[in-house]
Amino acid sequence: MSKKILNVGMLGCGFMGRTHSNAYCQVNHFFNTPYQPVLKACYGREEDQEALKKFQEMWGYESVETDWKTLINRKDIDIVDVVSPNFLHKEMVLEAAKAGKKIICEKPLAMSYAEAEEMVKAVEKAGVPNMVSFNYRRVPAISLIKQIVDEGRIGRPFHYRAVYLQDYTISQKVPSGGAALWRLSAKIAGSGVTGDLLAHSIDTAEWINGPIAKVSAYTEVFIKERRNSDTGEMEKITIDDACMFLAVFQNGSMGTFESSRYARGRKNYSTLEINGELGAAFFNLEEPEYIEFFRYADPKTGQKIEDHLTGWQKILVTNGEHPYMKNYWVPGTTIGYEHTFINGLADFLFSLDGGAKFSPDVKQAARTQKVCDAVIQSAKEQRWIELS
Ligand code: SOE
Repeated sequence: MSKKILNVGMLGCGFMGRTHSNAYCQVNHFFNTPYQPVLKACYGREEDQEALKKFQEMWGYESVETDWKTLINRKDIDIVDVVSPNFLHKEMVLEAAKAGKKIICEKPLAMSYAEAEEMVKAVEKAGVPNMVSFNYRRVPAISLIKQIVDEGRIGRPFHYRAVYLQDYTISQKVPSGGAALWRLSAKIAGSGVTGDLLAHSIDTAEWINGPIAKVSAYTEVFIKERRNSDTGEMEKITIDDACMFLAVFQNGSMGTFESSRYARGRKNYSTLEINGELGAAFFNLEEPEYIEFFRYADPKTGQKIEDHLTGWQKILVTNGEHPYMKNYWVPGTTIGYEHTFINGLADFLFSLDGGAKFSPDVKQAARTQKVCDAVIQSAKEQRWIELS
């Protein structure tokens, strides 16, 4: 198949810049997409020139820009990939939509639902294809849980449980600001674990179990002041360090969500479990190639499977019939974190050429933003917040 050229403009050169660049480089090694991505240009701030140069060399970008508007409006750029800190997402997406570019944006989509709504309007008005990178949907094992639920194997859901834990901010010495720790600064990140981590859990939960109807949350800031490494000054920390919330889904099931960056020992521990009338499924990101599945009854008849072996089964999700896996190696061999971005990009590129509609787009990610806002509001006001 002769491929159409897709010139990439990368707006950022940090962690997510690397995951997305890798996806462009790798995607056609595993998926025969209709597009050939070309790493045309990457952007970094004046003060990040050294990092930008290194980034350019390591990934093979043809050029660099220090003004993101210039990059977006370059005639030779087809797709704008927004991997900057959160406070820039809105302006960058609006500019890219105005310029008629295809758009990929990292999560969380925006700093608030109000911003997200503006972004939805702009991309819809421009009619440009767009994707938001909630990469964990593309872990084959999580996609398999979605398939199991859609096949009716869980039956009526009663409970949905999500946990997302890290521990890298426990020390008071960890500064706010800078390349990775801007996530601790409300002005730059919008919110704390709610936007950074729970946004993933919420996106996956609504994808698997349908819309959340209401939430009741509690958040905590354990360390109230940190030195900002950009300004050298002490700054008040106002983002949520930890968040727990209860949810009721529109389908009547009950949800619990917990997230923290103070969970000593946990690095990127994300689990989900759904318990239904006919079965249950569990996933743990620390063992991403497995799901656990409890089969209680036959989805066709609803009858209990009378079997002395009924119990939790641990399923290795590496077979050709499992989501995405036929594109990789032989059964029993595993893939990793970076492949979730490759899988997402492949789905997006196919969708540009008549393939299945891509999800989540900006509109669907705005919905996740709405839930995040409701969680923060609920914690502030100490009451249940209903979602339309
Ligand atoms: C940092 O907390 C972070 O990199 C998040 O921003 C990502 O979305 C998550 O997948 C891993 O942790």
